Amino acid sequence: MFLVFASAGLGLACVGASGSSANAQPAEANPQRAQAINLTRAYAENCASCHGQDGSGGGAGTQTLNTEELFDQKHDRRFFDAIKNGLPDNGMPAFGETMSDEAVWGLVVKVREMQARALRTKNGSPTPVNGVYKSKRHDFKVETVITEGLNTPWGIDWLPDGRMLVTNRNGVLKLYDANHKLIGDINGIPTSLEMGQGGLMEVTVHPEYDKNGWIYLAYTEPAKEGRGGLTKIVRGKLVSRSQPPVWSGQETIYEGKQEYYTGAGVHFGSRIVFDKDGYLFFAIGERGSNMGAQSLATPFGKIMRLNADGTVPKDNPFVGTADADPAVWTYGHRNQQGLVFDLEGKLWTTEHGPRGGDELNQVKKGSNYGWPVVAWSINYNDAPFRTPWPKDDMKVEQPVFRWLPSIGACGLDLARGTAFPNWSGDLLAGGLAGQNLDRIRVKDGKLVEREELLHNLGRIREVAVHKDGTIYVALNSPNHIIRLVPAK
Ligand code: HEC
Ligand SMILES: [Ca+2]
Repeated sequence: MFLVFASAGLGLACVGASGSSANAQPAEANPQRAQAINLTRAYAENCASCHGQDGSGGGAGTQTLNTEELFDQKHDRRFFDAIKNGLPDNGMPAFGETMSDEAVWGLVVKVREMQARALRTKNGSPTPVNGVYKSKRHDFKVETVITEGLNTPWGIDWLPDGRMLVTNRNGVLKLYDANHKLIGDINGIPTSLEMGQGGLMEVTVHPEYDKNGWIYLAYTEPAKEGRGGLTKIVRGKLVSRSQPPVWSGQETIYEGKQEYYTGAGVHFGSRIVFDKDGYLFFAIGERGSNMGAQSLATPFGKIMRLNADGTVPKDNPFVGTADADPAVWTYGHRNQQGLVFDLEGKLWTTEHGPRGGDELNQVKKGSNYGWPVVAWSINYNDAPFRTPWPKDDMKVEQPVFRWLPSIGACGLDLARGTAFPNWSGDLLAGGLAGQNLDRIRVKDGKLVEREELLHNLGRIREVAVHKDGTIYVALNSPNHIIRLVPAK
């Protein structure tokens, strides 16, 4: 099993919570004290004498922390308690008197970063031998299918006849034939705003396309006045008298109030999936609003549920709640850029933390996922941020898996189809900064297996499983689409 290492971070400043509602109070009583600490310095001054600069131990006979056994999320709480309360039997002092809980958690994140670095050096990355990648349950090859003409490819889906649609963040929707030959760019799609991480994002073909011809898009729509934009969901059809076909008959499925169109260039979410009953689920990130994710009124940091025509289902969880957007299904997310149903009909999402603490969450009706009140992350500037555990009676749904360090989670699909039968039902999660493709198996709500299939081929923005089971991956830098096929 290969382990994930991402040192680059996401290159964004996290500004911390700035809300004003009653539950906006961060868990730490004195956040200034927490913010002032630089965790690299705190580790060097308090820990390195025993644990070494890189966690490999040595001082006063201290063992290395950089083992596969200790690099496991099941030890998160144990590590936190050890740093806070000390290990008197081992001679490790307690730091809870002098450090906030946020700083103690921040040191767990620092330890995780050191472990990941050391284990990457030791284990390397998945590497093909004679073109074949060996992995636990399948051997596979990587084929490059598209190298030309892409510009930050973001979403991939297929029409039932095998033609492939690919969104490019700069606003271009490309159509390819079943052999990946370009048919052309689709004319007539809405104008999107490429701003920071936003632009033309997701394309999803309706599961009953043969009957209704609908294709759904998520994109950043420019504000009517002034600057900024917001994720909007539309559907339309391909009129195919011309080649390439033209987008027509467009209908709006979801658009937020203009007051929520913002100039922040971050956290657009934007994935779209359907469940087996035909409901439409989509994600909108928190757009740098932080506490906006905790407000049911805003579209920020939400997973929404609508009927396929954009009307609100009566049994949505907040339909009767004053001031709530009735489309809201779950809240307290940060930037959900992966969304998929599994074989049992459970909905999964991957989302970005700032530094440390990207999450794999099971999406449960009406639940709060915590952002920004609880988080598994530290700030980009090496300062503590939060702890993962709520201090008051706030009810938070916790991730089944968290990536520490962060991978910049983006793109999520489910292994299915005939190509890789031993992976059937496993989640396939991509990472931008982590440049990784992970295979994740969950049973009864618990992580049971995780394996890194790819690392270091490029930033992974989209993972899309073809109906034959081959796994398509959209890379950014280089702008390529590759696919995993079985090794014969
Ligand atoms: C005086 C030496 C000493 C100092 C200072 C020290 N530790 Fe430790 N630490 C130990 C020893 C000893 C162990 C037990 C493992 C071993 O026997 O090598 C340990 C264990 C740990 C563990 C693993 C706990 C577990 O449950 O397995 C973590 C995490 C840890 N230390 C983090 C830190 C951090 C972070 C700091 C600084 C804030 C720190 N330590 C400071 C000596 C020290
Ligand atoms: Ca969370």
